[in-house]
Amino acid sequence: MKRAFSGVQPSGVLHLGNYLGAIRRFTDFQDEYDCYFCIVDLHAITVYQDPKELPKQIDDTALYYLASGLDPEKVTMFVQSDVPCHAELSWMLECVSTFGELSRMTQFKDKSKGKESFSSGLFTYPVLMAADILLYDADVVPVGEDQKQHVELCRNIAERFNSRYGETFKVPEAVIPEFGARLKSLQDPLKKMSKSDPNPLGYISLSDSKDEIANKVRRAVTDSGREIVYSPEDKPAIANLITIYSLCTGLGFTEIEQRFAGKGYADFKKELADVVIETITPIQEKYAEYAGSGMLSSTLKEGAERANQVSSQVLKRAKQRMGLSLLADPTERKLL
Ligand code: ATP
Ligand code: LTN
Repeated sequence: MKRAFSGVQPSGVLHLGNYLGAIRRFTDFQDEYDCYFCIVDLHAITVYQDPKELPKQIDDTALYYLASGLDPEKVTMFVQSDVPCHAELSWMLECVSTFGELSRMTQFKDKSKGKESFSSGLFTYPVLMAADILLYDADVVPVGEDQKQHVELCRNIAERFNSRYGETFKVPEAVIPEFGARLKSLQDPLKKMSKSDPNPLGYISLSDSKDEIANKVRRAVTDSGREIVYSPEDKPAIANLITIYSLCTGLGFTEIEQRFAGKGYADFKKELADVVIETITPIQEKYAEYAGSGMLSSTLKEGAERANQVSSQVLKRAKQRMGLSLLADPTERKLL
């Protein structure tokens, strides 16, 4: 069976972009791939996280994985910091990646822009991501558009390591959806929908109430004119809303245009709010069921055990190739 790996940061509420662009698609892989879906808490701490809140955010992200339909019988779901091989391989890969290539990462440039000080973890973030992926010999990495450059870097690091030290890592491929890979902010269609947006009107959170969703959709910015047509160049705001409508209903862009021909933005937004609510409500219901079921900790423990078994073999291989000491054999480690 081919392998799939992906991760989501537990850095706050999940939004509709995370769900439609990534998590919902994870379920498409679970029947045909051996899947590893990680909650990447070590990535989250590249910016300050309140230690009182972080454990809740980790559980929350895992519960949304389950609520979105990931089946722990089929996929390995685990928390990154429970599997020490990630941090270890990350250091080894830092020694084969270059300052120049990390400086070119657009996420780093965006997140450090205008800041007087930021952590060095923010800079080496993509190397840890490469370690995540390479430790599982992953064939595919389902992600949104914003992560394409990071997966490309991971491929380059793997190829460089393989040519320097001998065949060690499988070179993975990003799988990015044709539409919905980069949902835009509801307040600024030129920016991606992001949980770090200081204005909550810019994103729809998976935990928003029906009223909040309706309000955010009603207040979403639109373009000049009044026709509902999909034209990302001329009408980026409406194109974004049509994309959301399409992802929530499965209808194509032309069908949506025909459905709203002769109608205005207000009618469209009203229906859009309804379809978003219909998409999110069942996830919220399942989230509540899983939260009450008490199954989360055993799911994450079993996940960490399996992830540990697989990743420790690969780490051992990489340490051997590099000539590092193997007195502390990573495959002999036990979880608490
Ligand atoms: P931030 O927005 O704060 O930078 P993030 O939401 O991008 O954080 P993650 O939670 O790690 O960071 O992202 C999880 C997944 O969601 C990734 O696969 C990412 O590509 C995808 N994703 C994030 N934002 C969007 C978006 N606006 N549209 C589609 N997919 C997205
Ligand atoms: N950087 C990713 C999260 C992430 C990830 C990964 C995604 C960390 N490690 C490995 C895919 C594969 C993001 O979405 N912000």
